[in-house]
Amino acid sequence: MSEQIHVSFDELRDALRRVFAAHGCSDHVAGLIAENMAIAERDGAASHGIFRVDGYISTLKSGWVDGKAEPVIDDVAPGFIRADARNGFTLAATDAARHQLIAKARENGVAILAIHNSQHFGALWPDIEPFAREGFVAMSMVNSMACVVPYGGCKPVYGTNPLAFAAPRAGGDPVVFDQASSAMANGDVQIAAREGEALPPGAGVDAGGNPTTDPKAVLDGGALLPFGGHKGSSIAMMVEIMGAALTGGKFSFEVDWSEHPGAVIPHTGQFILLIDPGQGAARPFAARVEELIGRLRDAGVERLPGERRYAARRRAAQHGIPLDAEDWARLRERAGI
Ligand code: NDP
Ligand code: PYC
Repeated sequence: MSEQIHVSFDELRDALRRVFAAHGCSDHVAGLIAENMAIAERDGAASHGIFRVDGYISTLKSGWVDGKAEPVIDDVAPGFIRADARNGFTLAATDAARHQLIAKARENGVAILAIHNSQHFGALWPDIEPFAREGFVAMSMVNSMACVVPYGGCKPVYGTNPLAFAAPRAGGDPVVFDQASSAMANGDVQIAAREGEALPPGAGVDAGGNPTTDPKAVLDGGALLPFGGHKGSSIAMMVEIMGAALTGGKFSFEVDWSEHPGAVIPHTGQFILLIDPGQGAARPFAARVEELIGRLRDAGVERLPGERRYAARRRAAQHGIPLDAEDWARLRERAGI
Protein backbone atom coordinates (compact mmCIF):
# COMPACT_ATOMS: atom_id res chain seq x y z
CA MET A 1 0.00 0.00 0.00
CA SER A 2 1.50 3.35 -1.04
CA GLU A 3 0.65 6.80 0.29
CA GLN A 4 -3.03 7.77 0.43
CA ILE A 5 -4.24 10.73 -1.61
CA HIS A 6 -7.68 12.32 -2.04
CA VAL A 7 -9.44 13.06 -5.33
CA SER A 8 -12.76 14.72 -6.07
CA PHE A 9 -15.75 12.71 -7.28
CA ASP A 10 -15.66 14.52 -10.63
CA GLU A 11 -11.95 13.79 -11.14
CA LEU A 12 -12.43 10.12 -10.40
CA ARG A 13 -15.52 9.78 -12.58
CA ASP A 14 -13.82 11.58 -15.45
CA ALA A 15 -10.72 9.37 -15.29
CA LEU A 16 -12.88 6.22 -15.22
CA ARG A 17 -15.00 7.46 -18.12
CA ARG A 18 -11.87 7.95 -20.21
CA VAL A 19 -10.61 4.46 -19.33
CA PHE A 20 -13.86 2.75 -20.38
CA ALA A 21 -14.20 4.89 -23.51
CA ALA A 22 -10.65 3.87 -24.46
CA HIS A 23 -11.56 0.19 -24.10
CA GLY A 24 -14.58 -0.15 -26.35
CA CYS A 25 -17.46 1.63 -24.60
CA SER A 26 -19.45 4.44 -26.20
CA ASP A 27 -19.02 7.76 -24.38
CA HIS A 28 -22.51 7.36 -22.94
CA VAL A 29 -21.94 3.84 -21.57
CA ALA A 30 -18.45 4.76 -20.33
CA GLY A 31 -20.05 7.61 -18.37
CA LEU A 32 -22.66 5.32 -16.82
CA ILE A 33 -20.11 2.72 -15.68
CA ALA A 34 -17.79 5.45 -14.43
CA GLU A 35 -20.60 7.01 -12.39
CA ASN A 36 -21.57 3.67 -10.79
CA MET A 37 -17.96 2.83 -9.94
CA ALA A 38 -17.09 6.30 -8.64
CA ILE A 39 -20.19 6.20 -6.40
CA ALA A 40 -19.13 2.81 -4.99
CA GLU A 41 -15.59 4.06 -4.32
CA ARG A 42 -16.84 7.32 -2.80
CA ASP A 43 -19.35 5.55 -0.56
CA GLY A 44 -16.78 3.09 0.78
CA ALA A 45 -17.85 -0.05 -1.11
CA ALA A 46 -14.38 -1.23 -2.15
CA SER A 47 -15.67 -4.50 -3.62
CA HIS A 48 -17.32 -2.57 -6.49
CA GLY A 49 -15.06 0.47 -6.72
CA ILE A 50 -11.93 0.97 -8.84
CA PHE A 51 -10.80 -2.52 -7.93
CA ARG A 52 -13.22 -3.62 -10.72
CA VAL A 53 -11.50 -1.72 -13.55
CA ASP A 54 -9.36 -4.69 -14.64
CA GLY A 55 -12.42 -6.95 -14.82
CA TYR A 56 -14.28 -4.50 -17.06
CA ILE A 57 -11.26 -4.08 -19.34
CA SER A 58 -10.49 -7.78 -19.71
CA THR A 59 -14.19 -8.48 -20.38
CA LEU A 60 -14.44 -5.72 -22.98
CA LYS A 61 -11.24 -6.98 -24.65
CA SER A 62 -12.57 -10.54 -24.74
CA GLY A 63 -15.53 -9.50 -26.90
CA TRP A 64 -17.99 -10.97 -24.37
CA VAL A 65 -19.85 -7.67 -23.81
CA ASP A 66 -20.85 -4.91 -26.23
CA GLY A 67 -19.83 -1.61 -24.65
CA LYS A 68 -21.61 0.32 -27.39
CA ALA A 69 -24.93 -1.55 -27.35
CA GLU A 70 -28.08 0.52 -27.46
CA PRO A 71 -30.89 -1.14 -25.52
CA VAL A 72 -34.35 -1.79 -26.95
CA ILE A 73 -37.13 -0.71 -24.60
CA ASP A 74 -40.57 -2.36 -24.94
CA ASP A 75 -43.66 -0.97 -23.25
CA VAL A 76 -45.46 -4.31 -22.77
CA ALA A 77 -48.17 -3.52 -20.19
CA PRO A 78 -49.39 -0.57 -18.09
CA GLY A 79 -46.98 -1.49 -15.30
CA PHE A 80 -44.35 -3.46 -17.17
CA ILE A 81 -41.38 -2.44 -19.30
CA ARG A 82 -39.17 -5.02 -20.92
CA ALA A 83 -35.63 -4.11 -21.95
CA ASP A 84 -33.26 -6.00 -24.22
CA ALA A 85 -29.80 -4.68 -23.37
CA ARG A 86 -28.46 -6.31 -26.56
CA ASN A 87 -25.51 -7.79 -24.73
CA GLY A 88 -24.63 -4.44 -23.22
CA PHE A 89 -24.75 -3.19 -19.64
CA THR A 90 -27.98 -3.01 -17.65
CA LEU A 91 -26.96 0.53 -16.66
CA ALA A 92 -27.70 1.68 -20.22
CA ALA A 93 -31.11 -0.03 -20.22
CA THR A 94 -32.09 1.47 -16.86
CA ASP A 95 -31.00 4.88 -18.07
CA ALA A 96 -32.99 4.55 -21.30
CA ALA A 97 -36.17 3.34 -19.54
CA ARG A 98 -35.93 5.64 -16.53
CA HIS A 99 -38.47 8.36 -17.46
CA GLN A 100 -40.99 5.85 -18.79
CA LEU A 101 -40.64 3.72 -15.65
CA ILE A 102 -41.27 6.70 -13.38
CA ALA A 103 -44.25 7.83 -15.44
CA LYS A 104 -45.78 4.34 -15.26
CA ALA A 105 -45.21 4.06 -11.51
CA ARG A 106 -46.91 7.42 -10.98
CA GLU A 107 -49.82 6.49 -13.20
CA ASN A 108 -50.36 2.91 -12.04
CA GLY A 109 -48.94 2.85 -8.52
CA VAL A 110 -46.33 0.25 -9.53
CA ALA A 111 -44.01 -0.38 -12.44
CA ILE A 112 -41.48 -3.05 -13.29
CA LEU A 113 -38.40 -2.84 -15.47
CA ALA A 114 -37.25 -6.31 -16.54
CA ILE A 115 -33.88 -6.26 -18.30
CA HIS A 116 -32.42 -9.24 -20.16
CA ASN A 117 -29.48 -9.99 -22.47
CA SER A 118 -27.52 -7.78 -20.09
CA GLN A 119 -24.50 -7.52 -17.82
CA HIS A 120 -24.08 -5.96 -14.39
CA PHE A 121 -20.76 -5.79 -12.57
CA GLY A 122 -21.39 -3.02 -10.09
CA ALA A 123 -23.11 -2.14 -6.85
CA LEU A 124 -26.89 -2.09 -6.98
CA TRP A 125 -27.85 0.76 -4.69
CA PRO A 126 -26.75 3.49 -7.14
CA ASP A 127 -29.42 2.07 -9.50
CA ILE A 128 -32.26 2.57 -7.02
CA GLU A 129 -31.37 5.30 -4.53
CA PRO A 130 -32.28 8.01 -7.10
CA PHE A 131 -35.81 6.55 -7.37
CA ALA A 132 -36.27 6.79 -3.58
CA ARG A 133 -35.13 10.42 -3.81
CA GLU A 134 -38.02 10.93 -6.23
CA GLY A 135 -40.45 9.50 -3.68
CA PHE A 136 -40.67 5.84 -4.74
CA VAL A 137 -40.06 2.64 -2.87
CA ALA A 138 -37.62 0.77 -5.12
CA MET A 139 -36.20 -2.73 -5.23
CA SER A 140 -33.70 -4.38 -7.51
CA MET A 141 -32.28 -7.86 -7.93
CA VAL A 142 -29.56 -9.14 -10.21
CA ASN A 143 -28.17 -12.64 -10.45
CA SER A 144 -24.52 -13.27 -11.32
CA MET A 145 -22.36 -16.37 -11.91
CA ALA A 146 -22.63 -19.76 -10.20
CA CYS A 147 -20.29 -19.52 -7.22
CA VAL A 148 -22.69 -20.16 -4.31
CA VAL A 149 -23.72 -23.61 -3.11
CA PRO A 150 -27.46 -23.71 -2.28
CA TYR A 151 -28.36 -24.77 1.25
CA GLY A 152 -28.58 -28.57 1.33
CA GLY A 153 -26.71 -28.88 -2.00
CA CYS A 154 -23.16 -29.85 -2.91
CA LYS A 155 -22.28 -27.75 -5.97
CA PRO A 156 -22.60 -24.10 -6.94
CA VAL A 157 -25.86 -23.06 -8.61
CA TYR A 158 -26.59 -19.54 -7.43
CA GLY A 159 -24.70 -16.32 -7.98
CA THR A 160 -23.88 -13.93 -5.17
CA ASN A 161 -27.27 -12.44 -6.12
CA PRO A 162 -27.71 -9.06 -4.45
CA LEU A 163 -31.04 -7.56 -3.39
CA ALA A 164 -31.26 -3.80 -2.94
CA PHE A 165 -34.12 -1.86 -1.34
CA ALA A 166 -34.67 1.88 -0.98
CA ALA A 167 -37.47 3.91 0.59
CA PRO A 168 -37.93 7.62 1.21
CA ARG A 169 -37.99 8.83 4.81
CA ALA A 170 -39.15 12.12 6.24
CA GLY A 171 -36.07 12.97 8.26
CA GLY A 172 -33.11 12.39 5.97
CA ASP A 173 -31.56 10.42 3.17
CA PRO A 174 -33.56 7.42 1.91
CA VAL A 175 -33.32 4.16 3.81
CA VAL A 176 -31.22 1.91 1.59
CA PHE A 177 -29.88 -1.57 1.98
CA ASP A 178 -28.00 -3.50 -0.65
CA GLN A 179 -26.69 -6.95 0.13
CA ALA A 180 -25.44 -10.06 -1.57
CA SER A 181 -27.39 -13.19 -0.66
CA SER A 182 -24.08 -15.02 -0.21
CA ALA A 183 -22.16 -14.76 3.07
CA MET A 184 -19.81 -12.35 1.24
CA ALA A 185 -19.65 -10.67 -2.15
CA ASN A 186 -17.21 -12.41 -4.49
CA GLY A 187 -15.40 -9.06 -4.82
CA ASP A 188 -14.66 -9.06 -1.09
CA VAL A 189 -13.26 -12.59 -1.36
CA GLN A 190 -10.92 -11.39 -4.12
CA ILE A 191 -9.85 -8.43 -1.99
CA ALA A 192 -9.21 -10.75 1.01
CA ALA A 193 -7.09 -13.01 -1.25
CA ARG A 194 -5.09 -10.00 -2.47
CA GLU A 195 -4.55 -8.71 1.09
CA GLY A 196 -3.74 -12.17 2.48
CA GLU A 197 -6.65 -12.05 4.93
CA ALA A 198 -8.75 -14.98 6.15
CA LEU A 199 -12.52 -15.13 5.52
CA PRO A 200 -14.92 -15.35 8.44
CA PRO A 201 -15.86 -18.95 9.31
CA GLY A 202 -18.96 -20.12 7.44
CA ALA A 203 -18.34 -17.98 4.34
CA GLY A 204 -17.18 -20.66 1.97
CA VAL A 205 -15.95 -24.13 1.06
CA ASP A 206 -12.91 -25.45 -0.84
CA ALA A 207 -12.94 -27.53 -4.02
CA GLY A 208 -13.64 -30.63 -1.95
CA GLY A 209 -16.68 -29.05 -0.27
CA ASN A 210 -14.89 -28.66 3.05
CA PRO A 211 -15.41 -25.49 5.09
CA THR A 212 -12.51 -23.07 4.62
CA THR A 213 -11.48 -19.57 5.62
CA ASP A 214 -8.88 -19.38 2.84
CA PRO A 215 -10.12 -16.96 0.13
CA LYS A 216 -7.85 -18.56 -2.47
CA ALA A 217 -9.41 -21.95 -1.82
CA VAL A 218 -12.87 -20.43 -2.34
CA LEU A 219 -11.81 -18.79 -5.61
CA ASP A 220 -9.82 -21.78 -6.86
CA GLY A 221 -12.58 -24.33 -7.41
CA GLY A 222 -14.35 -23.76 -4.10
CA ALA A 223 -17.53 -21.76 -3.55
CA LEU A 224 -19.33 -19.36 -1.25
CA LEU A 225 -22.27 -20.23 0.99
CA PRO A 226 -25.54 -18.30 1.28
CA PHE A 227 -25.80 -15.99 4.28
CA GLY A 228 -27.95 -17.36 7.10
CA GLY A 229 -28.22 -20.96 5.85
CA HIS A 230 -31.59 -21.87 4.31
CA LYS A 231 -32.92 -18.29 4.67
CA GLY A 232 -30.24 -16.67 2.52
CA SER A 233 -30.53 -19.60 0.12
CA SER A 234 -34.22 -18.83 -0.44
CA ILE A 235 -33.39 -15.20 -1.15
CA ALA A 236 -30.74 -16.30 -3.65
CA MET A 237 -33.42 -18.49 -5.30
CA MET A 238 -35.83 -15.55 -5.46
CA VAL A 239 -33.13 -13.41 -7.11
CA GLU A 240 -32.54 -16.12 -9.76
CA ILE A 241 -36.30 -16.26 -10.41
CA MET A 242 -36.81 -12.49 -10.59
CA GLY A 243 -33.43 -11.53 -12.10
CA ALA A 244 -33.32 -14.31 -14.71
CA ALA A 245 -36.55 -16.30 -15.15
CA LEU A 246 -38.87 -13.29 -15.03
CA THR A 247 -36.68 -10.99 -17.09
CA GLY A 248 -35.67 -13.56 -19.71
CA GLY A 249 -32.02 -13.41 -18.64
CA LYS A 250 -29.65 -16.31 -18.07
CA PHE A 251 -29.52 -18.15 -14.75
CA SER A 252 -26.20 -17.83 -12.95
CA PHE A 253 -25.41 -21.48 -13.74
CA GLU A 254 -25.90 -20.78 -17.47
CA VAL A 255 -23.10 -18.20 -17.63
CA ASP A 256 -20.28 -19.75 -19.68
CA TRP A 257 -17.16 -17.70 -20.34
CA SER A 258 -15.16 -20.59 -21.82
CA GLU A 259 -15.21 -19.15 -25.39
CA HIS A 260 -14.14 -15.71 -24.14
CA PRO A 261 -10.93 -15.91 -22.11
CA GLY A 262 -10.65 -12.81 -19.95
CA ALA A 263 -14.41 -12.36 -19.53
CA VAL A 264 -15.48 -12.11 -15.88
CA ILE A 265 -18.76 -10.19 -16.06
CA PRO A 266 -21.91 -12.33 -15.80
CA HIS A 267 -24.45 -12.15 -18.64
CA THR A 268 -27.77 -12.40 -16.79
CA GLY A 269 -30.72 -10.05 -16.15
CA GLN A 270 -31.90 -7.38 -13.74
CA PHE A 271 -35.25 -6.74 -12.12
CA ILE A 272 -36.28 -3.28 -10.90
CA LEU A 273 -39.58 -2.53 -9.14
CA LEU A 274 -40.94 0.92 -8.33
CA ILE A 275 -43.90 1.48 -6.00
CA ASP A 276 -45.61 4.81 -5.50
CA PRO A 277 -46.18 4.83 -1.72
CA GLY A 278 -48.72 7.61 -2.18
CA GLN A 279 -51.16 4.86 -3.20
CA GLY A 280 -50.81 3.14 0.17
CA ALA A 281 -52.99 3.88 3.20
CA ALA A 282 -50.21 5.31 5.37
CA ARG A 283 -50.24 9.09 4.97
CA PRO A 284 -47.65 10.36 4.65
CA PHE A 285 -45.60 7.25 4.03
CA ALA A 286 -42.23 8.92 4.64
CA ALA A 287 -43.38 10.01 8.10
CA ARG A 288 -44.35 6.40 8.94
CA VAL A 289 -40.88 5.25 7.91
CA GLU A 290 -39.49 7.94 10.20
CA GLU A 291 -41.59 6.61 13.11
CA LEU A 292 -40.06 3.19 12.60
CA ILE A 293 -36.58 4.66 12.56
CA GLY A 294 -37.35 6.59 15.76
CA ARG A 295 -38.34 3.34 17.43
CA LEU A 296 -35.14 1.66 16.21
CA ARG A 297 -33.10 4.51 17.69
CA ASP A 298 -35.01 4.18 20.98
CA ALA A 299 -34.13 0.50 20.94
CA GLY A 300 -30.44 1.41 20.80
CA VAL A 301 -29.73 1.04 17.07
CA GLU A 302 -26.94 3.44 16.18
CA ARG A 303 -26.25 2.25 12.65
CA LEU A 304 -28.94 1.73 10.06
CA PRO A 305 -28.09 0.02 6.78
CA GLY A 306 -26.81 2.62 4.34
CA GLU A 307 -25.57 4.99 7.03
CA ARG A 308 -21.94 3.91 6.70
CA ARG A 309 -22.14 4.68 2.97
CA TYR A 310 -23.77 8.07 3.55
CA ALA A 311 -21.09 8.93 6.14
CA ALA A 312 -18.34 8.00 3.66
CA ARG A 313 -20.10 10.18 1.06
CA ARG A 314 -20.15 13.17 3.40
CA ARG A 315 -16.46 12.70 4.24
CA ALA A 316 -15.64 12.51 0.53
CA ALA A 317 -17.57 15.73 -0.15
CA GLN A 318 -15.45 17.46 2.46
CA HIS A 319 -12.01 15.93 1.97
CA GLY A 320 -12.18 14.07 -1.35
CA ILE A 321 -12.26 10.31 -2.00
CA PRO A 322 -9.32 8.50 -0.37
CA LEU A 323 -7.33 6.44 -2.87
CA ASP A 324 -4.04 4.60 -2.86
CA ALA A 325 -1.63 6.93 -4.70
CA GLU A 326 -0.29 4.12 -6.92
CA ASP A 327 -3.83 3.05 -7.89
CA TRP A 328 -4.66 6.63 -8.84
CA ALA A 329 -1.44 7.02 -10.86
CA ARG A 330 -2.20 3.75 -12.72
CA LEU A 331 -5.75 4.88 -13.43
CA ARG A 332 -4.59 8.27 -14.75
CA GLU A 333 -2.08 6.56 -17.00
CA ARG A 334 -4.76 4.27 -18.39
CA ALA A 335 -7.03 7.29 -18.86
CA GLY A 336 -4.29 9.10 -20.77
CA ILE A 337 -4.20 12.08 -18.37
P1 NDP B 1 -22.36 -5.62 2.98
O1 NDP B 1 -22.41 -6.92 3.68
O2 NDP B 1 -21.16 -4.76 3.12
O3 NDP B 1 -23.60 -4.74 3.44
C1 NDP B 1 -24.93 -5.19 3.22
C2 NDP B 1 -25.91 -4.19 3.79
O4 NDP B 1 -25.91 -4.29 5.21
C3 NDP B 1 -25.58 -2.75 3.47
O5 NDP B 1 -26.75 -2.05 3.21
C4 NDP B 1 -24.87 -2.27 4.73
O6 NDP B 1 -24.97 -0.87 4.94
C5 NDP B 1 -25.62 -3.03 5.79
N1 NDP B 1 -24.82 -3.26 6.98
C6 NDP B 1 -23.60 -3.85 7.04
N2 NDP B 1 -23.17 -3.92 8.32
C7 NDP B 1 -24.15 -3.37 9.08
C8 NDP B 1 -24.32 -3.15 10.47
N3 NDP B 1 -23.38 -3.51 11.34
N4 NDP B 1 -25.46 -2.56 10.90
C9 NDP B 1 -26.41 -2.20 10.02
N5 NDP B 1 -26.32 -2.38 8.69
C10 NDP B 1 -25.20 -2.96 8.22
O7 NDP B 1 -22.69 -5.79 1.42
P2 NDP B 1 -22.34 -7.03 0.48
O8 NDP B 1 -20.91 -7.34 0.69
O9 NDP B 1 -23.33 -8.09 0.67
O10 NDP B 1 -22.52 -6.37 -0.95
C11 NDP B 1 -21.62 -5.35 -1.34
C12 NDP B 1 -21.99 -4.82 -2.69
O11 NDP B 1 -21.76 -5.80 -3.68
C13 NDP B 1 -23.44 -4.41 -2.88
O12 NDP B 1 -23.46 -3.06 -3.30
C14 NDP B 1 -23.98 -5.31 -3.97
O13 NDP B 1 -24.90 -4.69 -4.84
C15 NDP B 1 -22.71 -5.67 -4.70
N6 NDP B 1 -22.85 -6.94 -5.42
C16 NDP B 1 -23.06 -6.88 -6.76
C17 NDP B 1 -23.22 -8.06 -7.48
C18 NDP B 1 -23.54 -8.03 -8.92
O14 NDP B 1 -23.79 -9.07 -9.50
N7 NDP B 1 -23.55 -6.88 -9.58
C19 NDP B 1 -23.11 -9.36 -6.84
C20 NDP B 1 -22.90 -9.29 -5.40
C21 NDP B 1 -22.76 -8.11 -4.73
P3 NDP B 1 -23.65 0.06 4.72
O15 NDP B 1 -23.30 -0.10 3.31
O16 NDP B 1 -24.06 1.43 5.10
O17 NDP B 1 -22.56 -0.51 5.57
O1 PYC C 1 -18.95 -9.27 -5.88
O2 PYC C 1 -20.12 -11.12 -5.98
C1 PYC C 1 -19.68 -10.08 -6.49
C2 PYC C 1 -20.06 -9.76 -7.88
C3 PYC C 1 -20.49 -10.61 -8.84
C4 PYC C 1 -20.71 -9.86 -9.97
C5 PYC C 1 -20.41 -8.58 -9.69
N1 PYC C 1 -20.03 -8.53 -8.39
